[in-house]
Amino acid sequence: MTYRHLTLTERDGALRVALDRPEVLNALNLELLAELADALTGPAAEPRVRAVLLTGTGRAFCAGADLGSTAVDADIGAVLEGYYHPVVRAVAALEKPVVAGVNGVAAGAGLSLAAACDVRVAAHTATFALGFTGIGLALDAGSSYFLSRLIGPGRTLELAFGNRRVDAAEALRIGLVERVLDGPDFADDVMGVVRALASGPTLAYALVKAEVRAALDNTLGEQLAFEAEAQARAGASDDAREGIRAFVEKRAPRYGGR
Ligand code: LHQ
Repeated sequence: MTYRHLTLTERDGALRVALDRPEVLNALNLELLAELADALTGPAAEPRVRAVLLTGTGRAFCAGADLGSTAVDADIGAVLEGYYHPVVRAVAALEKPVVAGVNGVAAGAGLSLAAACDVRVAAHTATFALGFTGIGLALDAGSSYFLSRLIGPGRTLELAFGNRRVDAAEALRIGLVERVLDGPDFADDVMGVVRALASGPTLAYALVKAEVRAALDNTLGEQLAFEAEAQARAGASDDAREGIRAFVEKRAPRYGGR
């Protein structure tokens, strides 16, 4: 499939997926969302791709739902189920790290998208706003689920009620992003972060991702069992053998991802 509203570039096992509607700050229309679901279940799921970067073209990450093409009388529930949820589920289902490279403003469902990714790396100039209540809407596209877990229920409610803009420093402090990059070339620098992940032990990363997701719902007993099973799989992998061998031989490991 060729994409109209996405640009895909691949390097050293790292796939960069850039939302590409800069004239509307990469606002999400239905066509873009369908393309994004396709990219995340097709190209991003290819075994040769070992880490994924989701970012934006131009000065924004994503300004949320395209308010120009969203009819006020649309069945938003059906739009969410048909177009937004497949994207959120696809990110969760990818058995590899998915990094949101927040290059600029992330608002509304754009912030939901960033929150659904495994890790958020922001430019020091990035800003964040929930947006939803600013236009009389509730949280959607996974934002209430992920933000309650990332920054806690109180902060989620404060940001949703106030709909204020948060800068990168505050986002880092409250746990809305995990890392802020200060350099002048964010696009290059964040791709460097993702390329480093793409050379890591991909199976172990996938198992860690599953463990952390499961930990949010499991009891301690359930989680210990989950970990034991995951570790049995990791321990039997080529990469674990290589990692231990490299440690003993005092050299950098060369991971094949399995
Ligand atoms: C836009 C947008 C946009 C279209 C900027 N759409 N054009 C809702 C409904 C249905 C289904 C599912 O889910 C949802 C959930 C949501 O996502 S609700 C939240 C929707 N998003 C927002 O409320 C954010 C709206 N945008 C803004 O508040 C501002 O644009 C932000 C704070 C993002 C950026 O402000 P500025 O940096 O000052 O840029 P700007 O406002 O001048 O925008 C630049 C252009 O982008 C402008 O077009 P123009 O032709 O005047 O240059 C905007 O109209 C356009 N744009 N966001 N969501």
